[in-house]
Amino acid sequence: MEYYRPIAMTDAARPAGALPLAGGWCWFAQVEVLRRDGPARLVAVGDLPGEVRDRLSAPRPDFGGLGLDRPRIMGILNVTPDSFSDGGRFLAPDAALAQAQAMAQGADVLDIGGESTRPGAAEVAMAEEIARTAPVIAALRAGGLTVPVSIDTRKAAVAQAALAAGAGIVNDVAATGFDPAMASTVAGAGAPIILMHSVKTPATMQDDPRYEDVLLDVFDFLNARIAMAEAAGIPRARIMVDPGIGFGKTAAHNLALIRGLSLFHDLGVPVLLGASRKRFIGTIGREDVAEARMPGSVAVALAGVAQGAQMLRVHDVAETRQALRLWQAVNGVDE
Ligand code: HH2
Repeated sequence: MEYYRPIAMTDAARPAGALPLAGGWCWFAQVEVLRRDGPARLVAVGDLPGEVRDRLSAPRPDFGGLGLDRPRIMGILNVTPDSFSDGGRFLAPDAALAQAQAMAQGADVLDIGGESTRPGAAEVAMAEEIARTAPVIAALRAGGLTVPVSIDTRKAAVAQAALAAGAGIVNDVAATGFDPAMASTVAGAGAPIILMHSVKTPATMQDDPRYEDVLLDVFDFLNARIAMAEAAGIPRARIMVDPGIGFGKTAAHNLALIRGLSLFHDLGVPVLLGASRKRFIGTIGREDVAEARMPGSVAVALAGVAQGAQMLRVHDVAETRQALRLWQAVNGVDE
């Protein structure tokens, strides 16, 4: 099997045969063709099979009502006592509401979660997770906030309650593999879903994670999960993928996934990058305090945008938006 990684560019000097990357702000004239059993090679777009060219360059359909021809920011709102960086701050409904309103100024989507999935986290009972999330979403809607909301959950009943309360997107860090009812629930609701790569459960995922080739292994996993989701009735046009930074990965694994991120466009669906404040940012950036990792998080987010990632999941919405505006201006990309 061959894997096609478009070499994403934004330079104003664009060769005649270059193609838009996923209909977005990057272009590519070359593709790195990767395989497990041999060396990688660079191929000009003109020498690619037509279906590969189409898959890599076609505009992605709107996702949850959002056009993906420009980078989108997903603001994180954890309604939990124990999330690794904002745990306990927004557990009270009033605090959650105020934070949602503040983030809605700069975010294209709000991602609301009621269960921490940080390394070592314990599972939250379904009723508790619903009680944390659905009322906050309902209150946002009652308060007139129209920003799209995603529900960050592995559980079908939590997703269903959130959708009923006004959420429009399901964000599943287990890529429908945790709850057997998840895929059919999402299909039945006609909702879009984010499928993220992870291994095992949060309790055990950081115990010596190993891959044959992390980039290709994560690609194969997501490819298989897309196929399973489609078989369950979720059309490809309603699927986004995410390599799951920090979920069963060492710092070296995270870096390999970020460097090779544009490979995931070969799945033909939009790509989300969620690196905000994660441990490897602290390790490499030498910052022990998660809340102080905004600069490193912004640097990684921009690295993702430079490879055409359509959505960035971040805690520091206003700071990321400012950085993104400057990146767009410098690279001549429309806001
Ligand atoms: N990361 C976290 C949770 N959900 N969803 C997606 N799609 N991608 C991610 O990278 C991702 C995610 C973990 O971060 P956070 O929500 O800040 O922490 P916690 O799990 O401790 O609540």
